[in-house]
Amino acid sequence: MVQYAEMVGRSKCPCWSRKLKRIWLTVLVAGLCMPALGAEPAAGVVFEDVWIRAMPPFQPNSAGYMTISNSRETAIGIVGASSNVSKKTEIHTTRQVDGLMRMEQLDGVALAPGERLELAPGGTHLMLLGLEYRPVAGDDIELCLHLVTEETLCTSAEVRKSAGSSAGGHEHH
Ligand SMILES: [Cu+2]
Repeated sequence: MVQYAEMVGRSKCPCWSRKLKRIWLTVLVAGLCMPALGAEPAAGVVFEDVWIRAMPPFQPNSAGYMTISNSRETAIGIVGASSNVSKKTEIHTTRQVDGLMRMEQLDGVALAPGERLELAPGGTHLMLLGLEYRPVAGDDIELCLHLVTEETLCTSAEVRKSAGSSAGGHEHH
């Protein structure tokens, strides 16, 4: 009788632990998925007209442009940027020095509540340095802005040949 009980006990044990393991796995997976579903990464910050410039072959760098609107009640400070196509992404502005347009790196830009900032050719832009490959229209490009609050806001960008032209649009010669 004792032997029987032991057998039952032994055979039940692995089943129970397997069940427990499955429950824990479910809890773990649900826990991992939650932040991705719940958090809205760019809440209160709106990106419009996001694009990066298509470059001819063998060009190491490109530039990214967008309009950023801060609809939060607090100011945002953008202190860095990154992309999935370049080794490094810097915030640049364009300044006229001795009649020549020169690019300068900025430490960051701030947007007051309700402020709108246009990153455009000839002005402030994101500099994509060290392209990992040559982006073409239709590529899945991601541009991210890093805030002083350690928040990262990402958005997808179109690849365009010039401002205003959409992906696959006509070319002017
Ligand atoms: Cu630049």
